[in-house]
Amino acid sequence: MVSVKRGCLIVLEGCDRSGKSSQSRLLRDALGTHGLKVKHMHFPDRSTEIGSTINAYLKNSKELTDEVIHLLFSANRWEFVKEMEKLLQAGTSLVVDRYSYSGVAYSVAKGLDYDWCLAPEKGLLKPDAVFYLKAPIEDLVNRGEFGGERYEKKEFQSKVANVFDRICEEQKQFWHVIDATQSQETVLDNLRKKTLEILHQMKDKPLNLL
Ligand code: Z5A
Ligand code: MG
Repeated sequence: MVSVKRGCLIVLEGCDRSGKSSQSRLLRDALGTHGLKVKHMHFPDRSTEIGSTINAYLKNSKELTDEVIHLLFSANRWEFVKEMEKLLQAGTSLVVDRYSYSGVAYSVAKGLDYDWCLAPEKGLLKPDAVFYLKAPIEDLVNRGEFGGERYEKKEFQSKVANVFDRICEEQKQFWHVIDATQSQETVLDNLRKKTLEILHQMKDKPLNLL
């Protein structure tokens, strides 16, 4: 049993098919076995009105300008900030599948300005750790279901990966690169061990904002 005061905000980022959704759920379950309170979240959260507009855009049934969809992705995170803060302060850790960095990476890959993309994220909760699941794009395109949604094109994903690499370099104090070419068991083992260390380090520290 690990003793915690506040919960930790743990984010998984990476290109499409890098394993974020699988691993974030496995990590939630693994932390649960240590007696920790954990909730899984995923952005975009398609359950809200803003989320359903984002869903229509991703499924190519709605056209929006690059700036508008960028701001909607950010607004979708702002919809959950109070709930997230309440849970964290009450001792529940959050394992979040994609966050602000996906927002920046996909929009910058389309050609929008890096600082402009970062601006609406300011004031959201700062993650205690970002796990960057990294693998060559060639490996990822061979995984299941690649190609269904708007951004699932190899050339575009390479640009996204370049932006993730830049953010990782700039934010290396709390970004951790995870080799996503390893087996799912090995990736989970890395994530679980690192998360337990982070929970221990951060439990007495206040929450920060981006
Ligand atoms: N987007 C944005 O533009 N701005 C934003 O602010 C946000 C998002 C938050 C939808 O996101 C799109 O929204 C996304 C970014 C953009 N762009 N696209 N396309 P999403 O999170 O809803 O995307 P998704 O389609 O649900 O998930 P994903 O990211 O593409 O995949 P994943 O979650 O990283 O991977 P997975 O579903 O866990 O695994 C994929 C497959 O690989 C599956 O068959 C697994 O069994 C397999 N897999 C997983 N791990 C392994 C290992 N280690 N070895 C071998 N095979 C594996
Ligand atoms: Mg996913």
